[in-house]
Parts: sequence; structure tokens; C-alpha cells
Amino acid sequence: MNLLEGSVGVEDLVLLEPLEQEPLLKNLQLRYESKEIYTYIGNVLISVNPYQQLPIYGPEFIAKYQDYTFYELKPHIYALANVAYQSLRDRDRDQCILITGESGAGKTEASKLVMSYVAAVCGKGEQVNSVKEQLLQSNPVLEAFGNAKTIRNNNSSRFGKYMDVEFDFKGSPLGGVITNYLLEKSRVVKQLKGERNFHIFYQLLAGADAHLLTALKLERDTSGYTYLNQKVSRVDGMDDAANFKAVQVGAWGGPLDCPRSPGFGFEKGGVELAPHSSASDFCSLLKSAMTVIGFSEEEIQRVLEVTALVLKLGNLELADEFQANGVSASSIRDGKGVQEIGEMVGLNSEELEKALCSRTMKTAKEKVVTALNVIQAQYARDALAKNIYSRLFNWIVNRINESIKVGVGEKKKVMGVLDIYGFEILEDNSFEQFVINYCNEKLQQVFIEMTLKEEQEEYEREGIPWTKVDYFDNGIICNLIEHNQRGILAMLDEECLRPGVVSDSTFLAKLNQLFSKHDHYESKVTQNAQRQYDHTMGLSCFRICHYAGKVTYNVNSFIDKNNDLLFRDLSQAMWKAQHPLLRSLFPEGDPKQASLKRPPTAGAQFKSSVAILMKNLYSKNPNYIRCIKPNEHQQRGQFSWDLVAIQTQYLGLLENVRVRRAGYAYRQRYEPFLERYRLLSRSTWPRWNGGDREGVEKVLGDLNLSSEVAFGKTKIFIRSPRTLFFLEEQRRLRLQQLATLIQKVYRGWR
Ligand code: AOV
Ligand code: MG
Repeated sequence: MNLLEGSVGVEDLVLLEPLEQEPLLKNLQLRYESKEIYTYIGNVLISVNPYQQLPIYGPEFIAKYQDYTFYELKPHIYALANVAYQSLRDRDRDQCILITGESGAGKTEASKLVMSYVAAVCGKGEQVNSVKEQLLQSNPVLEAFGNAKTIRNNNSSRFGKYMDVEFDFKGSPLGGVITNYLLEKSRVVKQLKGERNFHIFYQLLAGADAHLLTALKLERDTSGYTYLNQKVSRVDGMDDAANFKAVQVGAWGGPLDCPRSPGFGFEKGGVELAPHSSASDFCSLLKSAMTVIGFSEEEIQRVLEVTALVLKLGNLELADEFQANGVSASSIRDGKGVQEIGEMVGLNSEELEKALCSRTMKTAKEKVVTALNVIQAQYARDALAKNIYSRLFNWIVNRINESIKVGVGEKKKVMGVLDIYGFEILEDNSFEQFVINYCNEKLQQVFIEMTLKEEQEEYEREGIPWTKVDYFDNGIICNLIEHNQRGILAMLDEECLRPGVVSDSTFLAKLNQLFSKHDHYESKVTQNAQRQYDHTMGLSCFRICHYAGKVTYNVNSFIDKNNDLLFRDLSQAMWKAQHPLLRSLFPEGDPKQASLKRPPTAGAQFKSSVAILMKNLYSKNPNYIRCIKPNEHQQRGQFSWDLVAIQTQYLGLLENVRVRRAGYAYRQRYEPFLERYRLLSRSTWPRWNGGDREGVEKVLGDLNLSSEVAFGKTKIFIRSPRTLFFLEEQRRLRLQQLATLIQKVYRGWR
């Protein structure tokens, strides 16, 4: 098909002519400019972020997509959600929805749209609605605590989220499980220029009523808080006060005023969004809202106290003290701050100061207490704040899971929705970007394995004539990072656990030595493929040529972040707090519990949770949403050709279309296929004594469809879904005909 001036392009890129990068981009551009943000590649959905609320969501559209099959209406995320849900309900196949794309491309919004669609169509009744409410309302709460403004996205997910929604045999939701991945906790104490801390801090200060603020010993003005005291503290277009109430009322849609059409949330017979009320309503809203998920009033108060504690910790100023023997020591300068913390969470101020300003080393025989200098004490304070916050976040996820969990032993069907941080290339990339990009590398692997590789291998197995489509297999990069003995993560662990003097530079030296010849590894001291040294890179950096582009990582603090150790003095001090929630976050602070076993490193934990995730995804039927970011400015209507070109390239969209076009959309073993359609041919109906394959050949030959299909060794392959719809329609008519015939015969007998 030619892309005519003024047309909105093809809805499925499989129909594109000629199949090249430029027309593909032009097609996406034409569609984007006509506000058609969705395009298919077969059953893969491409979504280009509109950065504006389009009138294409809500109950009316849900009802429409519910009643039609995939290709009958315009491409839409609801169509994809519908196929996944119906396949789960009617064909008993567990599903997963894999949403990928770079930061700000629209993954989180897509996941919310999928969830809202499924919530709207999956059963009714009081019990079911209450499960839906809990599942959906977990979202704004998690976004408040886990999302933040970054340079790329005003509402960037700073944690990975995978949610399994579990259904009964009728397709009604029973509950679910949320798994979260590595919150970017360094943000608690430090943010890049132009970025913010997690939303909840600003929302709390702006939205809490005076009474609550006093109880939490907080001031409304963000400028008084070191951890928030960055250049930008308000996000354009974001109302923190209103959003805080949205968090409390559990309103669907998250903290940003994103596409929240009337249809978001419970489309039919669910809960209405609570209107934003004035700040004075805060306490009553708080009560009614978070209780929906299952938090008690006391728990909500405790969560906010711990959140406030983090801000107050950040304001503790540490001062140099010189001891008589000339050793540097430190003390807390601000007595009021410590006292307030003490009152709020029941911490003895001396204990807190001792824990922040000294370190106890235990040997087999004795305990040695060393004073920390001011830099070390600040480090301890920040480590404590990061730990409290990330543990609080994990606690919230676990608490939600407790509410939504399904009893063991119940047979269930599962739909998993993955919304994880997107690929990141920043100016300064650290350990966080390294693991985020590793995760994206693994997701690209799933895509390659399940769509490009598996598909082609099946054609070969079945003996279907096939011209191989080349694609880049990123297995080699995954291996570079995760190989058990020789991967970068393994090297990092080795360095963290090795006795003796280790530092970020010894780690880098090791990498340089091991990977100097690796095609996807570069550093200042290793030569690149053209046998040249790279002088553009800092000495403390290494670079990985990821599937989505080259990223230079600075190794500073890799060891520290991977070690993720908290001085025992700090965990013991927290455990001594009278505050039940704070105390419960530091079980290892209990002297009776304190084991000497070292917890796994952050990298090792992440790797194993990614491995579990992969296993989970491979066990399900995948549905893909490939999100594309149209411009770097979060602006509606702007389509940056170059930016989109890079994304379509690394997402492998062209290869995806090639495999899809050369391939067959549908396949089935001969026997069930014949059983379903043999009534369409006089040769096979009412009786057929031949083999299954011959029977299928007869049916399709009689319907003049032989050129639309290929006969494999064990399966029939159908090129276009339209052929399948045609067969289904013929079958429906034939069944009607047969029913009328039977009625006639029956009447004749009477
Ligand atoms: P992300 O999840 O892919 O980034 P989001 O889903 O947060 O990206 O989308 C970024 C912003 O784009 C949202 O806050 C909306 O303002 C807008 N947006 C996205 N999808 C839509 C849509 N369908 N309709 C209207 N606006 C939309 V990250 O979490 O940063 O990887 O880390
Ligand atoms: Mg996101």
C-alpha cells in the first residue's frame, strides 16, 4: 500500500509497501499527526506517546472493543487487552502483557489502561468489585512512593513493577501479587539537577492539613528540607496538594493528571473517583481511602511518620569535633531535630547520635568503638535515610499483597502485567542505570526469543519454506553482564567480597583486563574495534554497547551500592525505636537475630529476581506493547524523526514486520483444526475416513484457500488472521444452516 498524502497510513505495518525504515517511520508519523497513536505489527501493539488526553478511552470504547475481534476496529490498546483477557478466560492460557520502551514512552500509562480495561470487563458483583478496587487503588499509592520527576519524565517509575492478577475459572478476579524491583533509593538523598525526590514528600507537605503537619513536625515549605532542596521542586502542571489527596483516596490514575478520562477506573458499576476536596478534608479522606486497600488508620499514620522521619533525618546537620588525641569525630549540631525525631518515633536522642557518629566493630574477643568524622557520619545518615525509605516502600508493597493475596489451593488463571523502568542513557550513568538497562536487555531477549527466534525455528522444524530474517540477538550482551563466573555482576560481587583493599577502580581494572576484547565493552584503556583508544571517556568509566545504544557508566560508588550494607549500629538503633513500623523494618537490629551471614549484594538480588521474572514470563502467553517516545520535550504533536528512528531500530520493529509478513499469523495441529472446520466441506462432512492432514487439505482446497496457507509436518499455518475470520464466519453460518435443517426434520417428524 502506498502512503498517500493525507492518509493516516496503514493500521498494520505488515501491510506496508515498501517495507523499509523510511516508510515505516513515515507511517508512524502520519498516524501520530492524525492522533492515531496505535499501530499493529500483527498482534504486537506499537504505541506512540500522545502527551495529550485523547478521547479514545472510557466506557464507550471499552464496550466497543469488547464486542469486536482484534482486526475489526482501529488498533487500540483495548483490543490487545481484550485478546489477552479472552484467551485467558476462554482458552485457559495464562497471559503476560509486556510493556517496553524507554523512559517516558508511556509504559506506565499503558499498564493502567490495560488494567482498567480488564477491570471493566471481568465480572461483576460486590465481592468482585471490592477485589478490583483493591487491585486498582494500589497503583496511585505505589506511584506516590515510587515515582519521581526526572529529566525525561515528570512521572517516572523509579522501581520495577510486575503484577500478577489472578482470576477464577469464570474469569472474575480473585486477587493478585505485586513484585517490585529495586527502588532507586539513592534519589532519597540526592537528585540530578532538574529532577525531584519521590512524589510523596512534596505531596505530603503540600496536601496535609495543618493538624497533620504539626503531628508530623513538618513545615509546609519544601525549601526547608535538605533532601528536597534542589533547584526544581514543583513539576509543571502537577498539583502536589491535589495529588496527595488522590493518593489518600486511592484515585485511579496515579499522581499525575495524566489521561484520566471518565472511563479510567471502574467502568461499570465500580467506584467513582472521589473529587478533590479541600485540604481540611484530608484526615477523613485518608480514613476512607487507604482503608480500601486494607491499611488501617494507624498504619497510614505510621507510614506518614516514617516518611516524615526521612525528611527530618536529612536536616540533621553534622559537625566536626576534634577529640583530645587529634582524631576527627562528629556530633549532631541541631539538638531540636534530634529531639523531634526522638519524640515522633520513640528514639533516644543519645542513641541516635551515637549510632550516626560512631561505629562499633566486633571481633571475637572485644567490641571496638570508633568515632566517625563528619563525612563518614553524613554518609551514615544518608545511608540510613535511603534504607528507611526503601524498606518502607517494600513494606507498603507487602502490605498491599497481604490484602490482595489469593488463598493457596485455589485454582487460578493468571494475567501478569509488567511495567518496569525503561532503558536509560543519562549524562552520568551509575549502578542504577546499569541494572535498569540490564533488565531492559533481558526483556529484549524475551521478545527476541518469543517472537523472532521461536517463530523462525518453528518454520524450520515444520519444514515450511522460509527465508531467514536476520536480527541482532542481544544474548551476548546479557551474557557479558550476567554470566555466573565471568559476567560484570559476578566481577562486582567478587570485588565486594574480596578481602584486602578493594575500590571502584580495582573493579574497573578487573573489567578492563577481562573484557578488553569483548565487542560490546569499551573503556579508555581498551581498544575499540578499529583498534583505537577512546579519549572521550573518563578514566573511571566503562561503556557497554547495549542493544538500544552505547551507555557510559561511571564506576564511582558501584562497590558501595552493590554492597548495600548498613552499619549494624544504625539498624540496632532503629530496632530500639518504639515506633512499631520503623522497628519492624530493621529486624536484623535485634541483637538476638543479628546473624553474621552477609546478605546477598544488590546486584545478586536483582539478578536473581530478574531470573525469576523471566521464568514467569516464559511460562505465559506474551502480548507485546512497544512504547515509543515521540520527542524529548514531553510535548504533544511533536514527532522527532531521529528520536523515533533510533527507537524503532533498537526495538527491532522492521525485523518484527519482516518475520511477521513472511510468516503465518495462526497455526494449529491438523487434528483439532479438521475437527472444527470439517463441516465446511462435502468431502469431509458428515464422514471422513482419511488422515488429518489430507482432510485439512480437502477442506481448504474446497474453500479455495490453499494459497493462503502452508502445510507443515504436524501443523497447518495460516497467513492472515482474515482467513481465520472467514473460516469462523463460514462455520457460524453452516452451524445455523444445520440447526435450521434439524428443526425442519424435527417438525416433519411431528
Ligand atoms: P514510562 O512509564 O514509559 O516512563 P509514562 O507512562 O509515565 O512513561 O508516560 C509519561 C507521560 O506521558 C505520562 O505521565 C503522560 O503524561 C503521558 N502519556 C503516556 N501515555 C499516554 C496516553 N496514552 N495518553 C495520554 N498521555 C500519555 V519511565 O517510568 O520514566 O520508564 O521510568
Ligand atoms: Mg513508568
